[in-house]
Amino acid sequence: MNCLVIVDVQNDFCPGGALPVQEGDRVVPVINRLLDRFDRVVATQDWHPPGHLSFAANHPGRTPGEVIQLAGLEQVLWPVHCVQDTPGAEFHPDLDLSRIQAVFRKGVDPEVDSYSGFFDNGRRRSTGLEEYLRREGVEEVYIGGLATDYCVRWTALDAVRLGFRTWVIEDACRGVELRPGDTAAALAEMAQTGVQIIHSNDLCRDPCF
Ligand code: VGL
Ligand code: ZN
Repeated sequence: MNCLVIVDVQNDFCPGGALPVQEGDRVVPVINRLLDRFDRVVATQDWHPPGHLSFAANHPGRTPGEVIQLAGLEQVLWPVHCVQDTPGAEFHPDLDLSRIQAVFRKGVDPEVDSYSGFFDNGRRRSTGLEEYLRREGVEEVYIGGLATDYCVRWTALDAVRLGFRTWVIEDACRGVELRPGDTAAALAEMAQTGVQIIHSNDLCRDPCF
């Protein structure tokens, strides 16, 4: 069994959002066209309370992009984004939700960030994604979404670590590029760790698009 994990395709990560990823919206048609190819499709959703400590605004005098220590971990400070029950936290309006069987919300604990779709950054709490994949008999995980250099990267590295055969669909992802080169570096690191980096065309038997 295989499963597509759609990572954080939410308004705040798309152009016009609070933490925009360049061309973030361009992943939507790529993902929509691929949905039929998978046995299971799930999504992750960044889902922060307003008081989340990854927000620079919750640290007086700090600005987005600075790095602090949070619960013993290095934490990049971000603009306020993906606040629970706000339009910015909703999935992109063009994302086809009809085949998404489960949604795993993350970043709910104000004290710790959660880039991976599987665990918070301290690996203290599971989102339930691993348990879902095991229950469904999934052994092959395909990943697309936002952002390549943060949540896609962490999700893919955890998937490999957990023993899933793991693919990242490069053109179904875009990076934040806080520093230029972060996206390329993340792809190289994932490849080195055992993630197979592919193009959406590789998933088509025929020249379908
Ligand atoms: C993400 C930064 C903060 C992501 C989430 O989805 O890649 N990045 N929260
Ligand atoms: Zn976040």
